[in-house]
Amino acid sequence: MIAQASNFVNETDTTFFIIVAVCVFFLLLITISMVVFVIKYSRKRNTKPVNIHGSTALEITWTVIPTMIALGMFWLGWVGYKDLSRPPKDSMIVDVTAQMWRWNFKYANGVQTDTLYVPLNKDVEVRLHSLDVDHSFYVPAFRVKKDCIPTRTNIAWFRAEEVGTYQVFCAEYCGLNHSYMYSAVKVLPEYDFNMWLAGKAQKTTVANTGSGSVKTSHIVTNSGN
Ligand SMILES: [Cu+2]
Repeated sequence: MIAQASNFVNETDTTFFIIVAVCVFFLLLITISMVVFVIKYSRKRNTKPVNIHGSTALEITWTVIPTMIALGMFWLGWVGYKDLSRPPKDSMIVDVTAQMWRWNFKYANGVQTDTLYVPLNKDVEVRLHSLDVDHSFYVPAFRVKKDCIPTRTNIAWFRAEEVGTYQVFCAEYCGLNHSYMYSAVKVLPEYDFNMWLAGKAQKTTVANTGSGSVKTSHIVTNSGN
């Protein structure tokens, strides 16, 4: 069983099981009917063929019922898609950039990682980008999947509800090393997450200051004039 670690699990799994149940029902109905008809109307039992005439009632029934079922499935999918595409206003934003064949996660304070860290029970909005070809951001444990398309920003969101480490996959074939294009999402309690982010930010600042000495002297010269 796949882990169940976000707010989308119940909704998505319910939709999935309803669709599977409908498919299994019709698979059995069609298969059993076929076997019964093959036996009942075999040539041995019916040596003389008989013409049959159409039935309007039957035709309406087998048009209307499948149409209603297909629209019902579409409705469930549409509602789920809309929920996934509309993050709550105060969500924490992470920019996700896909490229052949790795992931980059960038936080509002400039911190960048190749593993996604998120706080527990907080709404997280992921803004999905691609630098080259089509990819797809997929976290099975969250039931979240959305494409990363070049020149476009797609949006998805989730609220992680279980501490742990879960897999991030690329779910859109994107070339030779597509199968190696995976990462992880680590869900931490909010305090731990804040500590991690602050620590990372500090390291980033130190690193930038170290390599940015030329830039600094330039600014000093300008301000002196
Ligand atoms: Cu990919």
